[in-house]
Amino acid sequence: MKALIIGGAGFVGGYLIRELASVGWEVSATCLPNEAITGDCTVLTLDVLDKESIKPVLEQVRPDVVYHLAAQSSVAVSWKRPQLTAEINVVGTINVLEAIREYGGNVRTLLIGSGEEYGFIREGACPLGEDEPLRPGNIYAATKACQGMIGEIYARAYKMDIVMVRAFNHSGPGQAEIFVISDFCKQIAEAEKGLREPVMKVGNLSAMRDFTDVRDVVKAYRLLGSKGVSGRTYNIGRGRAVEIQFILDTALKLAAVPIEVTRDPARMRASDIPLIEPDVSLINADTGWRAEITMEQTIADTLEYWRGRL
Ligand code: A2R
Ligand code: GDD
Repeated sequence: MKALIIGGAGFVGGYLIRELASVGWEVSATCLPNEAITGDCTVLTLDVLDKESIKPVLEQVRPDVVYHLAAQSSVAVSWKRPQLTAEINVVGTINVLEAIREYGGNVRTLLIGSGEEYGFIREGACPLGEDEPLRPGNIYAATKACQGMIGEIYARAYKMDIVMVRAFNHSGPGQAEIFVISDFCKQIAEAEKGLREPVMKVGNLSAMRDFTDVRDVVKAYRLLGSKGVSGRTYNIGRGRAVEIQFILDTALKLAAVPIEVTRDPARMRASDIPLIEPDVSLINADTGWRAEITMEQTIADTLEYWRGRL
């Protein structure tokens, strides 16, 4: 199998390259001109906002599966840069789909959406099935809901082989510090090394989110590349949400020094959905996948990563 990963220099990209290469796939991955990719793959440069440059990449790689990961992926950043988020996540996706349509080869495309798309969910709706109505609560979520709708339109109108995923929170070593597990672990590692006061800055600890290890998530992406049903949308998650407080407590138990906790207004969102938890029976039924790595393991590995980095 030949895969093309668009947006391969990000957090998930590196893990996906390793996952696909480990089972013998031939992998090509794209990055922006200012980025680099190291790994078992052919590296190409691509900006999804430059529509004309996408088709030549497809013609060069001739992939069986395209993984479209390129995005502005942060909810927090989307509040600050809404236009940029919409441009990359919506216009960028249209550019990718248009290029694949014009290329015309026999390609499966995986569009990576988000559990955030469900947004303001009705009481009692969790665990959320894929048919639950989408009521996004932030700009990032709205752009990902839009991406999924556009994917469905292309699949139906042009009979393209497109699989949509709604990935719930995922984390692991190497994730940017703007995301909560990485953020907490980095602060602990800094405090242990005396690089900051032993005071942990936190945001909304009562939000409940469903966390999966990135190493499990990329296995799901691999399986959907071959076993997913064309035109379907799949939730990817553990299927059990926890309070952010639980993450904080688990991380603090691993700290080598005592750390105080303080609320940081800059870490609070303009609006934060209270609970997001998926039903993951569809992906399990179609591919056999389920999350295996524990949250405690993910947090411990992420803390070790930061201890090694600082
Ligand atoms: O923003 P940067 O400089 O970190 O670059 C990101 C890249 N990217 C682009 N690639 C091509 N054309 C663009 N116009 C463009 N703008 C941004 O996509 C980054 O290298 C990559 C996305 O990686 P991350 O931000 O690390 O996201 P992650 O965690 O790997 O998530 C992959 C997918 C995304 O669609 C998320 O929205 C979803 O999974 O959760
Ligand atoms: N980042 C951060 N830092 N979040 C905090 C903190 C903190 O100090 N304290 C509490 N939180 C809460 C946030 O308010 C949010 O409710 C939750 O922790 C998770 O925040 P993030 O890790 O920043 O992730 P996200 O849920 O906004 O978005 C991630 O998950 C989506 C899927 O549900 C990203 O990975 C998205 O790309 C992904 O689509």
